[in-house]
Amino acid sequence: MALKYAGIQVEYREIALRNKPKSMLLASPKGTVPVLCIDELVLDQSLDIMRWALEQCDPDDWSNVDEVESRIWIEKNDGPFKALLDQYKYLNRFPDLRREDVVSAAIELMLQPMETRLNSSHYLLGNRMSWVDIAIFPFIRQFAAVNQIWFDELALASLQSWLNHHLESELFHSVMDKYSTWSD
Ligand SMILES: N[C@@H](CCC(=O)N[C@@H](CS)C(=O)NCC(=O)O)C(=O)O
Repeated sequence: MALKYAGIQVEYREIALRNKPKSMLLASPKGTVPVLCIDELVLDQSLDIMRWALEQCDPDDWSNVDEVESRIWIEKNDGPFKALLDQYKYLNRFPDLRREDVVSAAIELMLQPMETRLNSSHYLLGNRMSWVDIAIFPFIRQFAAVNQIWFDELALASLQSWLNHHLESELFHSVMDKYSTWSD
């Protein structure tokens, strides 16, 4: 989404995680997606790719936000919330965990604080969209999608409408094309 927003054209290569192309592992041996190759530069962290894209072009000033507040949201999302999201998505891999404990931890850690924030502003860092909304929204989308009916019934109206706003956005739709698997 950041690349698209910044107007950067890329050659997009969908890969199968079970059968990673050699050229991808050559560029980035850690073997995770996404990987962005720009001439000799290889970026293999989503946030680095976002940052690079916004350095090229940032028409709506997505980067112009409080750095400390941004870091707090991102660290909470990428650390403990991502761990809970994985537990919730793949609960059968964690036989010792109870679904209700995982979801209540996720609500307390992330969803309720987001709701509280979004009760007083349209976006996570104020009334303007920022890169932090775009970085976090795919994780909330995944969380909601595990049991959409249950999620939609939670008393988190501001979070739900923030999520729906992003899901309905032209930007999101414009990057959701399906590609066939690339191999080398
Ligand atoms: N911190 C990395 C995480 C990347 C990551 O873990 N991606 C997953 C897919 S969402 C992956 O490629 N896993 C490797 C695998 O499943 O083999 C980033 O944001 O780019």
